Amino acid sequence: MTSQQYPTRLPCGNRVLDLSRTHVMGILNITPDSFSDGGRFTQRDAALRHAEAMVLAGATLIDIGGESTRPGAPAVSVTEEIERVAPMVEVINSRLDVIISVDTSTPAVMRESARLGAGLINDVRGLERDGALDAAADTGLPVCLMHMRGEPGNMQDNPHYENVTADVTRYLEKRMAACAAAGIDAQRIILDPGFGFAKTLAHNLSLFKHMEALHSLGRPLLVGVSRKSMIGLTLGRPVEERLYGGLALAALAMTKGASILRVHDVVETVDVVRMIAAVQSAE
Ligand code: 8Y4
Repeated sequence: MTSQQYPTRLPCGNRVLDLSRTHVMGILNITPDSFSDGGRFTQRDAALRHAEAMVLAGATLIDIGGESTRPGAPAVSVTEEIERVAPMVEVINSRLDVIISVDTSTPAVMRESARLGAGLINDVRGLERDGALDAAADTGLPVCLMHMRGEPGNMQDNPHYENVTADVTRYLEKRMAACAAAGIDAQRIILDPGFGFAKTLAHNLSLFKHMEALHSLGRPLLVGVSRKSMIGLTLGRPVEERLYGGLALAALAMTKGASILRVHDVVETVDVVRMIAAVQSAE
């Protein structure tokens, strides 16, 4: 375990994240309407049940996203993104005891989600979009800054790093400085190496191995590797067979000091976290 330089209490809107332990963030999938049969209310109901199941399984955060980051995914308008995300934030906030993380790079979505009870802004673009720093600052919420290069559509075109861990660390340090200049205190920031974003398999494995280096920035880490291609490419597994590889990485990330594990498989990951925590807290 790495010694912690930050306070153990991170206020997230109307809730508090206890940074003295490892948390599981459940990924809530919101299906685009074009692929649905039952309409928006049916979809929202299914999403609420999914969120509820993840909370019962031990997720303390739920990540809600309305814009796919998959390469080639269609662009979503600001209005459409708000219509997908806002009702889910509102209903989950009113029914479940969980911190709602909003996976967005869109200033208007940040503002509206915060108003409806979100507790964390999760931006894979590190608040680089126009107006994002100011919007995030105004919400008063914590922000997860993730490393990426380019856009999801082109990020995998020949990514190159001098030293991936050093380059990611330097990027996150710069974004923390941009946040500070915009009035977002370091105490509000969570950092994320951005596995799978503008990185080859070799980059992802090396960055994972040397993840502890990011602790030099003095902020808690969030790690998202669930079902990602670094598991698929290493093991030769399609997306539906990546659970065990993902659990191995979850266990490793936790022992490397990650505070939040962003996963699809909450039941299984919570067992991993509880088992490791039991050993770590033994005499
Ligand atoms: C199968 C399933 C294969 C999902 C790939 C994927 C992160 C994130 C994403 C992350 C933070 C994804 C929104 C990509 N990844 N946010 N978001 N950190 N903070 N791909 O690593 O899950 S989406």
